[in-house]
Amino acid sequence: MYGWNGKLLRVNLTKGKAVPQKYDAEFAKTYLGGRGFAAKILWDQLKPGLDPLSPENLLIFAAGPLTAFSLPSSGKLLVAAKSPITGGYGDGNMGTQATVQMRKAGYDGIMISGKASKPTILHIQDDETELVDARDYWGEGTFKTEGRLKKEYSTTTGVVSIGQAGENQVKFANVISQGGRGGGRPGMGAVMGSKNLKAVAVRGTKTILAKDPEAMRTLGIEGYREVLAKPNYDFWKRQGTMITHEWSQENSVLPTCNFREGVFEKADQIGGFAMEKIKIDNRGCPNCNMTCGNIVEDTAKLPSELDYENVAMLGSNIGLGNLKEVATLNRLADDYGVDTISLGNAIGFAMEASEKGLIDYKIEWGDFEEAKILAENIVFKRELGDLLADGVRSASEKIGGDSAKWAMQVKGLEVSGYDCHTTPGMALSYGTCSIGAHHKDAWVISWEVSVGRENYSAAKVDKVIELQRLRGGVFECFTTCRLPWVEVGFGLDWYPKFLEAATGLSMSMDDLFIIADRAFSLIRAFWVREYATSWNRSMDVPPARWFEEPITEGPLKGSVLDREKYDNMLQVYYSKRGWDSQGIPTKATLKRLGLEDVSQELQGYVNLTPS
Ligand code: PTT
Ligand code: SF4
Repeated sequence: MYGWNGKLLRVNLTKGKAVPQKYDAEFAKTYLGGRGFAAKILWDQLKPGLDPLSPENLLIFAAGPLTAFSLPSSGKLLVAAKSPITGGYGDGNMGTQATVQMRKAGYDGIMISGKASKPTILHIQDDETELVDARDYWGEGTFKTEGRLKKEYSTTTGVVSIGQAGENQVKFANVISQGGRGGGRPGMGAVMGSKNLKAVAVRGTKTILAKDPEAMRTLGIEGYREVLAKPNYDFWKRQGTMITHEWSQENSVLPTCNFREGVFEKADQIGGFAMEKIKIDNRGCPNCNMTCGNIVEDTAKLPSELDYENVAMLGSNIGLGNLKEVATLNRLADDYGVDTISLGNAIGFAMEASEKGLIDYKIEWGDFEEAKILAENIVFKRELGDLLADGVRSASEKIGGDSAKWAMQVKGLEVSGYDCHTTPGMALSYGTCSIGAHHKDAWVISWEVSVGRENYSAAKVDKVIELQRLRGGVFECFTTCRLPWVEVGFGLDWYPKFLEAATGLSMSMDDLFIIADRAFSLIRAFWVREYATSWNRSMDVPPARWFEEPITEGPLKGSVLDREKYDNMLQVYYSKRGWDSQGIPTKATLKRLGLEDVSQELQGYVNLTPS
């Protein structure tokens, strides 16, 4: 095979064994890589109903056929497992040297099962694999862990690690690399911690074979050149994802005080231009020439890497209008290895619960010192932090009152940084995202605002599906960064060319969309198999707050979502996807996608509609 190495590393931590496992060209063509590989492996190999934090869960790191080649933004790694916070499929995507090194070591992915008897580091050097005693690392943050491992092995070794949040199995702990790249929002860090796996350190020296190396070289040079020539490149380099902040405020979608409002009075103090004034450096993922990590100094004069989501969720969503303070919370989250989006939700939820007298704990909107203490208490599962460490769905079940309405989550995963009181299309995107409420599959909101946000049209459903195919499908299976396309307009037509030069396979965008749909329906089948008879369409509905409590500030004050219209839109979505009235793929759809075996198994859990 070209492009793909055709090999995964299977590690069993209980047995202390690591064995390479080959896969064939058919598997590669059918699932492509990254999310496609992870969905198929988790579907095939996980016993339904297992505890995500048990040794039986599988933690998967997966790359795609373009990863690590000298092509724009090809240094990303997918991390997946059954999620402890949602009970369904979970994954995330982060930039890291580890993905480049893993591919050069000859592997396209690593599948980790079992549980080590003591804290362990998985060290891979080309064909050599060892499990190293990590007792001395346990209890350390991700920054120190990675620094020590690079010193121990080499500066070129790629490292992904967990911090104290993953060790303590906080259900929204994620995996961190390079001091500020975080992946696996739905608790992939907790799964790693449950396996006593502190870090993976990998280095490879092999050449990844391309079908047409000369074409790869030329395409790479031309691709990087095109990115550089894009008109908005310079602004992107200045602000990265922070360019979204002013836009969100102007359009009343900036999450504010636990998604109660869409505008924040101190927005200009934490926006992209405020960030530029204190920015000291740029960092980024491997193989990227549009590096977007904004490094600022926080209140402790330590570097912190800011993205839009971090600032929206740890800033306006908790009523905090001081960027250096936001940066401190963000730096702590990276070092502890906990997802900033869910953390911002958990703190905002606690502030609202405190205000409403539902908890015996005082924490006010915008109180930085208390927010810092609470963040640490969540990581170490102390006091109120213990309740919040399982996510806001679980916390609301425990504190009761009307808190379920403003526990901002879908399927158990906290909502990322866009308020949806005024944007039904984005609400549908959150409702139907494959991992719970995240914008990664379909960031439809900017298009929606430009074409008219008030309607619930079929055109919006089409757009959500188109974006899910591209972002949640093509990019997550290639496992390359989508931002060159999303943010500077790098053409989609490059990707089939890259694929052909790498693998020799000629695939059109339509062919790639079929792979994307296959992965999407397979992930849906995974959810349905887990939830079985308790699965129903309410799983695809965003939180009640957006339907029932109008925003009270800004030009769109008074707006709420319409529940009946949302429900109709969801039905149109299901029909277009070939799913039944409860959002379950029909037999005909599974057959069309080549998933007859999935159809047969799923029938043991729910009744499937023929067509
Ligand atoms: C992603 C989610 C996001 S989405 C952000 S900021 W964003 C948060 N980042 C976190 C962080 O930082 N530290 C932390 N402790 N927790 C964090 N949680 C949040 O995680 C990220 C970029 C960004 S910045 C985005 S949108 C794009 N995401 C991509 C994606 O999902 N797929 C893809 N093919 N390309 C992407 N490119 C962009 O990557 P999750 P990163 Mg991230 C510090 O992981 O779980 O998917 O959630 O990976 O290397 O940090 O790059 O405004
Ligand atoms: Fe990483 Fe940003 Fe480059 Fe994407 S654009 S690869 S997130 S540095």
